Amino acid sequence: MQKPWVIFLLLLAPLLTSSITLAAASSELQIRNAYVRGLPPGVANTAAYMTLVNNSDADIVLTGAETLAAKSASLHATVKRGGGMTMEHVMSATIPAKGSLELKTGGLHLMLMGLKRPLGSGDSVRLTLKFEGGFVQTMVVPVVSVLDE
Ligand SMILES: [Cu+2]
Repeated sequence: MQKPWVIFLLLLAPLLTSSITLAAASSELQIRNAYVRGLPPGVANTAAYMTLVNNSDADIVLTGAETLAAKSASLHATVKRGGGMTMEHVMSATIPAKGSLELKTGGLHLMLMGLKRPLGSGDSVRLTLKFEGGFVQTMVVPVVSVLDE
């Protein structure tokens, strides 16, 4: 039978490895051109767009988002189905090592559903991005009216 401290170290090792990776990721991730699309009052849902740049040597996996501005925020993909375009929830999106991921109209985006107040030009939204491994990044994102995109 192994000594208890050996077992303890074996259990601890994966945790140490992942926390080092996450610390590196947080300083190696840049978020550019982030904005939330401002839509006319009465529209319940909108989307957030941005470019995520991964300067690190390891993939970073985006798993979703949180905001107090909406009832829910989730990662959506735009897909072709039955001759039209529709959106579906996806569990994650990878920002490749030394690469980037664009969240944009007609592609992957962060869907904000059930807005708690109308969002117009000049407003801003506090948005927390969630990544695999429990790493989060909070930022304040401007609202850009759909008329000004
Ligand atoms: Cu969507």
